[in-house]
Amino acid sequence: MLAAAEVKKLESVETNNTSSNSHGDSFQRQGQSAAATASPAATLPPIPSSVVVGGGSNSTSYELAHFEPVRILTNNSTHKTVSLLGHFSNLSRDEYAIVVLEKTAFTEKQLRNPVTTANSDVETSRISESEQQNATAADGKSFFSAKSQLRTEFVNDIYGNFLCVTDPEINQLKTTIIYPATEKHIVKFEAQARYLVEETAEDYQTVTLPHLEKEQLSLEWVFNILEHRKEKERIVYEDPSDETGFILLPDLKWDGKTVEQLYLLALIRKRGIKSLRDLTPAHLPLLRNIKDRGCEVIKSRYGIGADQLRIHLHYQPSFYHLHVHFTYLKHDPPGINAEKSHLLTTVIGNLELVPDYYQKVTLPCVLRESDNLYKKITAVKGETKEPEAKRARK
Ligand code: M7G
Repeated sequence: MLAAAEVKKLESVETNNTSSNSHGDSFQRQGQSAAATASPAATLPPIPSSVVVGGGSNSTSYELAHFEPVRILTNNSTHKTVSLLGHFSNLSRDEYAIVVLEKTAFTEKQLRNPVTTANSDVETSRISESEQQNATAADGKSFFSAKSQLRTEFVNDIYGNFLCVTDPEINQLKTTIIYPATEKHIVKFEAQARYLVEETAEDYQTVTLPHLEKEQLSLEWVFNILEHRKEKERIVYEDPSDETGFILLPDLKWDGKTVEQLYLLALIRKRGIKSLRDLTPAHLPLLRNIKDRGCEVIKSRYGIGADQLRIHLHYQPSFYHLHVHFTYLKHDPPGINAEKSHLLTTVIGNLELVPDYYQKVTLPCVLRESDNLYKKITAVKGETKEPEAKRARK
């Protein structure tokens, strides 16, 4: 948690109460020339040119006591998420870190009577041994214990408002840290204007594709997973086939435990398939395999059926190595909106009906104002908009 003194140090506060800018809807593309791009640089301290793309933080141990916030990037009251830009003073004041704090959802276990909770092993039986080892002390603890105390705000007749101070173990914050964060990461987390762009097949060939070849967000984390260098213990399922294989594991946005917020990612093993745009009927066995095996595994491990899953792809994605999102229908994480999400069933159906569907179709996508791709596409279409800050001054 942030100390009061640290909060006072914040230079500016931007509050965003809509879900559109919440932390997870995209990791913006990170160009090789990131330090030279994007308008928010005007309001930020300069990004040092020595920023190491892809992160050299493998053995870094982070301590929030050393985190010095300089700016609130987003504060989303719907998702109960805040993204902070700052420095870890014990690591480097020349490099930025982004710290994302998220209040986690209630789990059913936490809401049961503690005695029932202790006796219930129905859910734990579904969870693997490694997951049980990783489980925190929070598991099995209930809000209804002596550790929860009510502080009275007011009581009026039969109505009462209280603040509940509870066991810290069940009041944890999911925390994501990006360090060193580049300017592209900062732009991604910052509340800013976004526009819906209709990318035609021609726009893709003449603008998007050359842009991707020039400005490529590092896929290092993807290859680390595929080659078992990172997150190995988080793998839920792996199909090793070269053509139709994939790795299923919890998304960065999911703690891997709170089933109510289930969010898994299927990363394909085959290299070179960037996005929806590359898909042809040759990939149908791969897509069907991801859908069928993914659903089976999720059903047996988490007890959630295929009819409770939202299985979708993003366009534009942040990372151009094909992957499929599996999210619980009950949970509304960022990135499920119509303007970004394409259901896997629909994608398979489109490819079955029209083999070159994704090479021909106009695909709408939402881009941020300071995204270079937005600037390039709108320049070609002759639709360049004035930056929001300039408009606001008029
Ligand atoms: P996307 O559609 O490319 O972009 O999805 P999005 O961020 O706009 O959704 C990439 C997905 O990969 C997102 O859901 C991220 O949360 C997730 N993700 C990103 N990183 C860097 C990691 C990581 O290091 N590990 C895991 N497990 N997931 C990640």
